[in-house]
Amino acid sequence: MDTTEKIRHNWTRQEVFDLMNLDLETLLARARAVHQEFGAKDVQQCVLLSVKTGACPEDCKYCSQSAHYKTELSPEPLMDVEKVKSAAWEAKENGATRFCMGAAWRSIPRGPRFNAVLEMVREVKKTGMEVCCTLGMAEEDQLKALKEAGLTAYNHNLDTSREHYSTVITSRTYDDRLRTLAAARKAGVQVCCGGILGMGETLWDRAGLLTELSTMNPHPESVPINLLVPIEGTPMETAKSVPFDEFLRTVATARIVMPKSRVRLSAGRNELTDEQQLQCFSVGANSIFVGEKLLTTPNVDWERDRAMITSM
Ligand code: SAM
Ligand code: DTB
Ligand code: SF4
Repeated sequence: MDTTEKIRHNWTRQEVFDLMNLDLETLLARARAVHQEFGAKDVQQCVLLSVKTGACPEDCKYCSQSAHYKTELSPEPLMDVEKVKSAAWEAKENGATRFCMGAAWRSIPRGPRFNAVLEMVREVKKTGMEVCCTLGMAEEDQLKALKEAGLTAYNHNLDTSREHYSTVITSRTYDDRLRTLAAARKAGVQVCCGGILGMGETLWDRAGLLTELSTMNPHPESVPINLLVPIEGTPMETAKSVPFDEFLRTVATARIVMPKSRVRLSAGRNELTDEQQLQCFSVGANSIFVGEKLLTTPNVDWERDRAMITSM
């Protein structure tokens, strides 16, 4: 059997749920075996930059940038290309191999602001890093233009299961999300798609999200797994944190059902100990966000990450 035959796109939700709920050691051993056989062993380091911050018309209940909630964030208009360029070179010097630019838009605007984003992508591309953008809903022609400018991947998360989605966001639908993801594929851009744990979802919802992702053909090249960062002023400010073993089970299951995708420990990594992160790497995580800041919230210090990475 060659590799492609072993990579499945027909996972059922029940199968994914059963995997996620296996006896912990059995699940971890299976994930380790899949990771050994298929997963890239290096830990990819990605840097995030918010190039347009806040005042977002969407009502995502977890987000510091939604205009629907009173959070401490001050909105910032689209950043100058020069500033993006220097942030990208700095990321490169710090050892990052991927640079991701985020904008708090419902969908990509047309006109001068889009042209400025294309220029940012061209500049980041010159550093030799992979270039990722997450700019809200997008049409195929916009994604094609981004690809021509040098875009590697488009990030657009499904966040949770289809049923749970409308309790988190009402200003767009799951199908809107899937349409943008399909447009990215058609435009020849890699897909980066994942979700958030800790938004009051059930284990069945988590299995639902992983089933959506693992039945895509091809699978998303990268799958960010975020732990909710509770933001004061949002409806989720008092959400309960996710027990580590549940997070680990999600990472391990993602590795098993999507053997070759980059599984990225994303928001909330600050809350994990180094040992917990190393455990995640051993069962399949192979990407992280590095740098002081995610989009609007603090991330792990460079120094702490350097020490952890050199200990691996
Ligand atoms: N506005 C664009 C969009 O929603 O597609 C791009 C930026 S948005 C901030 C990118 C992703 O960050 C969201 O889809 C969500 O999964 C994640 N995210 C946002 N706020 C978060 C939080 N407080 N905790 C964890 N993840 C979060
Ligand atoms: C993703 O899944 N997580 C990143 C990236 N894709 C764009 C963003 C995390 C944001 C965390 C909250 C903040 O800093 O505002
Ligand atoms: Fe806007 Fe994205 Fe935040 Fe939703 S997650 S409010 S779309 S910035």
